[in-house]
Amino acid sequence: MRIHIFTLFPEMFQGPLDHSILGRAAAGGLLDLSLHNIRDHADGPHRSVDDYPYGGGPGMVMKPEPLFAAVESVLGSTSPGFPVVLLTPQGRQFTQAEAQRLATEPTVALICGHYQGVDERIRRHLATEELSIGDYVLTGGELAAMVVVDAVARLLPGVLGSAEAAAADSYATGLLQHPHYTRPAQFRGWSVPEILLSGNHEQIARWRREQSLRHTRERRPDLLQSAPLSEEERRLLNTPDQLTRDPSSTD
Ligand code: 6GU
Repeated sequence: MRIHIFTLFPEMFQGPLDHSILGRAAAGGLLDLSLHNIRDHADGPHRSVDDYPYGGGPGMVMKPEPLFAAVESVLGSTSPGFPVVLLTPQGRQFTQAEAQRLATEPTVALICGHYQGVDERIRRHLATEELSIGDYVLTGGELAAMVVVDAVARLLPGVLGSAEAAAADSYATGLLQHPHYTRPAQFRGWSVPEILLSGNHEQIARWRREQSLRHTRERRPDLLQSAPLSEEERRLLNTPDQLTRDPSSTD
């Protein structure tokens, strides 16, 4: 998969995307990230990329010409036929479902907004969609773009090793994860739940599923609406004391 990133701060991307799983994805040719500096396409003695808002008011607005020139120099001037995503707090919420959709595309372009905002003509005539990573305001779209790249890249076939991929399967349940424990069985008087030491895989699987259900009901009840649950599980959720507690939990 190819991801083009248009940004005023390409150097911001160097550290985070070079390491760990993403670094391996890039090295293995599964993910091809191209960074494009918008300022390289700005004219004038100052190569300015922003200007005062028409109508007045605080803050600066990203100018259309450098960004159109940057995107068109890479993608051509016709409609590219793949997502050109503007990262902005005004966008639709980026979710796992959005990550899955983008991961099916051979090419995606990400535009990092900055300053007070971007000229409306960028939003309307250059971007094909707008995404936000959550209800808070960042200083620019760069960190949001990195979040999108990470979430999309780990879904590409071959990016995760088999152990990671197997673990990821259980993340796709629409529920929060069950608790994890490793050695030692006793740590500062806090013990690992007995059942995990029992070797009874059927009971362990049931316990984990119940813990997922319980955690999700307590912390993210909104997820239960769309989670694929059995009749039995819906019944368990509605009779709270049916779900066993993790004895080590302080929830
Ligand atoms: Cl995509 N950009 C900015 N500047 N702030 C954000 C965001 C994006 N998503 C959440 N907050």
